[in-house]
Amino acid sequence: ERKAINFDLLTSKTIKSKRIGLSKNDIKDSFLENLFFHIGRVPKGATIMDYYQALAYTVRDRVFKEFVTTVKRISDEDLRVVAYLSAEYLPGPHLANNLLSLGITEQTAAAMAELGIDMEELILQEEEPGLGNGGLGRLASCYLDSMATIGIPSIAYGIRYEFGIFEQHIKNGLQEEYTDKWLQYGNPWEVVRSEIGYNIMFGGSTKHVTDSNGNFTVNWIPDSKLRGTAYDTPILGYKGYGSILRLWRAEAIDTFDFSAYNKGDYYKAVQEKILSENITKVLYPNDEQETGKELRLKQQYFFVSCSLQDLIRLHLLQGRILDTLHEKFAIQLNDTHPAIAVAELMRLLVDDYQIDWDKSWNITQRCFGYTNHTLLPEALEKWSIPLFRRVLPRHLEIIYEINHRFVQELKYQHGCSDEQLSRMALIDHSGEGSIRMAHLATVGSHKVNGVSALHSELLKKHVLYDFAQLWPDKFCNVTNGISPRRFIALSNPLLTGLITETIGSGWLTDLKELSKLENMAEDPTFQNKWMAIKQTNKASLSDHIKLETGISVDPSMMFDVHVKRIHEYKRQHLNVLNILHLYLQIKKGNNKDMIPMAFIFAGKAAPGYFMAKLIIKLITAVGDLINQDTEVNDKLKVIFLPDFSVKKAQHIYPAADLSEQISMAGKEASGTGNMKLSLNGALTIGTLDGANVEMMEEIGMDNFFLFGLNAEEVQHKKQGNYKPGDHYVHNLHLREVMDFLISGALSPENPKLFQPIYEQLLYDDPYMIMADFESYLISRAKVYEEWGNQSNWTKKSIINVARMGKFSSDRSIQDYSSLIWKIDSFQNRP
Ligand code: AZC
Repeated sequence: ERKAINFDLLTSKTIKSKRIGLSKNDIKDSFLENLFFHIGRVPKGATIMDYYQALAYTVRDRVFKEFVTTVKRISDEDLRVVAYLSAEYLPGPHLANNLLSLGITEQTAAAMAELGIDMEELILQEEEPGLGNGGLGRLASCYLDSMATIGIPSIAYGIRYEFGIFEQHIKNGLQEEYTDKWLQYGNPWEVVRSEIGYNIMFGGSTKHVTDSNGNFTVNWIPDSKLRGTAYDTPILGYKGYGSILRLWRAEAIDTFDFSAYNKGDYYKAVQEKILSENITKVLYPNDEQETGKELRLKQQYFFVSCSLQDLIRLHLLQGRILDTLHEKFAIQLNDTHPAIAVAELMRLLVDDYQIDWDKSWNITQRCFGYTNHTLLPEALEKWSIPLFRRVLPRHLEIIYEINHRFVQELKYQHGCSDEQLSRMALIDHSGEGSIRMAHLATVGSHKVNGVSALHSELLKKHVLYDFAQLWPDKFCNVTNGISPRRFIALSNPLLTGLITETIGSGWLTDLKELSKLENMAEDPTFQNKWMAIKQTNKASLSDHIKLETGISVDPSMMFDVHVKRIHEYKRQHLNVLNILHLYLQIKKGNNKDMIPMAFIFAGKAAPGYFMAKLIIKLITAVGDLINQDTEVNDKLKVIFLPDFSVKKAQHIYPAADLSEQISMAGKEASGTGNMKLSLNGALTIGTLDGANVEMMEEIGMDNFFLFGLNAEEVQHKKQGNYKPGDHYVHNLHLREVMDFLISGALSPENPKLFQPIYEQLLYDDPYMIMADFESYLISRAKVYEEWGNQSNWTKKSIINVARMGKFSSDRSIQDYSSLIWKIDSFQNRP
């Protein structure tokens, strides 16, 4: 008789008890209690990890209270809910963020101090969940933070990878990958919901049957089944509401195959368990060919099916019928990784709940929205039909049916040509045939969005051109944003202090308020404080660099920062060519007015991406050459910080002077590192790509170092007869640098090491590095000139921050809510 438990009783008695009180003493008592009852230790024998865990439980109890309150409100008021489906999340460490959200950082530090414990040290113990590759996963986490802060009722679904993104070590300048063991000391932030689990089927065949009443049904007879179990992490918004990250873990339905066990085949019995659990073992690094990766397809289907079954359960639990699923839930597909959801929801509605096709299709389309994150042709997901048939035979039939109806509609209602039909179909018939997941997502959703103004335009112009012609109203843009809590308040406490002391704390939930800083941009006292903070942050990063790499960096150098995934389109090697140019100039004695600069790189390369890994080697080789050369190293330093993560990023952004956002125009869908660096006061050197375009519009041309071809010019050049070698011939600096690249000076033990880069640039140059080199140098010359006047530089830095208000993820979430989800936040409700 669960109804007998009165929630208010719970909140007034237990929940307001000391156990979740927010005062210093309550926190201290809870901490000791948790240390004893949860960890089984008394302070005397406890390790620092025990302390961390006890504090995590102490904070988690308090997070739960807020979370439970939000859930109750959603249920009482029967609110519409966003279900965010993403194969990746990068939440970063939880502890400090939850302290901030609860507003108890100070009293907790004081409570710990009274026990002789340094809270900062405990915060450092946390292993972050590396459940994503980069931008896309981090964006999902910023959005979760914002949904919880603003109060958009939400649930985020994903995969509980046992091993997240690999750990990157650098040995002899090369990347080496090690498994990430984020769960090795347990995870105090999650609770397993063993009772919430769903059966997931794979393989086998289908049987079409018509019963005696003439009813037609399809039975899927799978050849394997497993179970997905929910692991919940409560997410707390800043002084706001709760949300939840529900991650699925694959398990065997029965721990043992009993028939095999009874026959005495113990190992075969265990095998099934192992095979089932493999599904959620490891996150796939992106930038690699997916074709043939059966496990990856299984992962996608696994988490999507668990999530949809969960939504249906929640919906029916409230006494509703499935015809209204789309009224209760807005389901957002974060890229095509969860796009199989379109076919799976159809299967659930048509096969399991016997709703007719047309009605099911209507519900499906009204449920889904699809966000595209890339224009790179090689990153657009396609699944080969033979593989797909093997894993998901019923879904293949459903996709054929969706495709058939779609093609009929195109032909007979819209009079499309055969050429258009074959371009738009869900099936690509070339080779062994494949399924175009972006088309499935587009057809199955009522809204499709890109992640920056430029990207959304290019999406309509190229990748999804025909669809945009057909359904112009389906397409929209939501420019990405970032969480100011994580990327200023947590990352840069000194700057946070100064801003809050100057304009109050409203900016943390209304980032546009930063514009009030603009009045201070020329105030010498304010500028001095601003500069002093940057200096302190640089000194701190410099200590960290010394610790990690052994290299000393003078914090008075300009910190030129290029941190993101390593990819040719992001053009870390363009940056390197410039560094080599500077090096050669110094060697020639042309270094009189040269500004001392530290070039700081970080980022992971996909394990199977040869060129990206060679670029890492190039960066470290240039570092080895320069950092040891006393003729050069007071002017130049080149650092590669290994194992980039959210935690590391939070340390690096506040220390940057210059932010490198130099992708070839038309390739970076948005970028979010660009926003994080700018919000921490770095000036940007960048191309007109992704969100750089909008940042420049906001910040102003004068406060942004623009260079390079724009997307249209790139396109034009590509269609023309682009000869990268011409730039080699005509630009002396470029020639010197390229010649140096293969001179062997960078790799005496293997003089031809960098030949693949050299040849690609000279003869192919798909990312137009040669074409943009000169313009990059010219723009950099302006950087040096501006740096020469520190007061002016600081003024620009302040203006940068003041004009970044648009790029809060709170704004992005408001846009999603009004344009796509049609969901009101708690804030807007009475
Ligand atoms: C990235 C885009 O490359 C980046 O430009 C964008 O800012 C980010 O998504 C968020 O929208 N894409 C990915 O990270 N893609 C994958 C598969 O990781």
